[in-house]
Amino acid sequence: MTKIIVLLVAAALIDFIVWWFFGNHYQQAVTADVSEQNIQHVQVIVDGGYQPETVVLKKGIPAQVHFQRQDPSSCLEKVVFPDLGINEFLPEQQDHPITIDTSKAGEYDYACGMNMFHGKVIVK
Ligand SMILES: [Cu+2]
Repeated sequence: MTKIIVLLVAAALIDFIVWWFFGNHYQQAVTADVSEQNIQHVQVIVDGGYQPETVVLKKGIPAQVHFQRQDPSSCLEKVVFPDLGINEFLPEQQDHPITIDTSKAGEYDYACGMNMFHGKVIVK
């Protein structure tokens, strides 16, 4: 009997650890707004991760993702889009727009400078 309890507790613990490290804590995707000037804007709050984690952009319309870093840690001071050749410093407590090339549809992952926190831009 004790063995079963230990096993169940261990399984629950493993589930929790997997969720903690690999789960998507912020799952909802946000679609960018298109302004009158025909530019897409979307805001991403940088605070212990990226909120929202996933933003959706329309293909072919110029787009800016506005990163707002509220987190003072050096971990999140840089944002890197490896596929787009973007590696930028995010000033703290400021709006920092990053222009995203929307000419091609695709999914572009981004991460902090140490590749610990992840987000995604979907162009479709
Ligand atoms: Cu980091």
